[in-house]
Amino acid sequence: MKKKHVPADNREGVIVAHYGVAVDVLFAEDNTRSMIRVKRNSGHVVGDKVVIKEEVLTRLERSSELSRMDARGGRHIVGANLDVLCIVVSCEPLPPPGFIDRAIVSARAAHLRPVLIVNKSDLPCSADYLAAIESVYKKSLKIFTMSAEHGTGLEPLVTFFSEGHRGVFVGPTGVGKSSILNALLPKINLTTGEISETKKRGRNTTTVSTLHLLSDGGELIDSPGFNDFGLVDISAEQLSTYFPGFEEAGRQACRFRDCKHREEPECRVIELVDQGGIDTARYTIYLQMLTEVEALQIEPDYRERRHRRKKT
Ligand SMILES: Nc1nc2c(ncn2[C@@H]2O[C@H](COP(=O)(O)OP(=O)(O)OP(=O)(O)O)[C@@H](O)[C@H]2O)c(=O)[nH]1
Ligand SMILES: [Mg+2]
Repeated sequence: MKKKHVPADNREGVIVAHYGVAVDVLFAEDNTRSMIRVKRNSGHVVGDKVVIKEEVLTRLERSSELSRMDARGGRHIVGANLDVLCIVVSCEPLPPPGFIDRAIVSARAAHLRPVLIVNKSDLPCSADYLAAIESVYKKSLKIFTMSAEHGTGLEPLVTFFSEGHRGVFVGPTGVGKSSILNALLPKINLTTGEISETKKRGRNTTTVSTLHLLSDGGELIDSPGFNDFGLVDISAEQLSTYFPGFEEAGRQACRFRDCKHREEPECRVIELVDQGGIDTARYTIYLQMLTEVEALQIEPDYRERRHRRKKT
């Protein structure tokens, strides 16, 4: 097939890595890459589609954008133009409480499909941990289990991504995000870290997000680990719809369309809690998140104040 001519100064590409004052852009037309200068804090993120004209980079409109907030109230865009969020966890180190629920709610609110990846299936603690994860999340989302170290269990993830998805790995530092990508694409050789050291120093091994094309199709972004998945601009209504475990109850099943499942009459969620269909501990977590979301709606700096209070 004849190759389409692409003018050198008007090319469309995708940002595959971001280095502060420069971005690495991949041009799909001829599979070439270029480093393009950008202003610090330019707001570009990995996954952004861009057009380069006379060395100037213009970002094209995003089809999706996933954000999170850190404990100090700082907003971060996790990725752009994604359709899947891969929440990577392991039994060592464990994710902080609430991490998985917040990630799922954020992904659903941003119209991304969340999936769970339980890595380190080779560790003795893994079987119990996987059983606990499955008992809570099995009905809510797809769960992959694998060992990046042994290269086992990767196939279902490869098949899933070959449908043409673009996803990002998120998870605490040390769960093995980069190791999984190395197992999928041995040639990329991403740096991975010793857990004991990482935990002691609390430092990330991966410091920049990078996008990788998978051999069988699909794209995956490796990202630096983080612990805070603070909700950004999530309404109480979104939380009450997207909280994992409430899918079966369904919004339509409650008497009120905007039911927050707290004390409203004829609430299907409360009914299920009373009947044992929804675990009381899960419902308590939901109520805590609801209080937080409502507080953030009234008082946007609520999280920052709470963080300051915790430190003193
Ligand atoms: N036992 C076991 N160890 C693993 C597995 N996958 C990764 N590790 C180890 O876990 C440690 C951390 O792995 P990384 O891939 O650097 O973790 P990461 O999630 O990318 O960490 P950050 O880049 O800091 O966010 C390394 O010592 C890996 O060798 C696994 O499947 N089993
Ligand atoms: Mg890493």
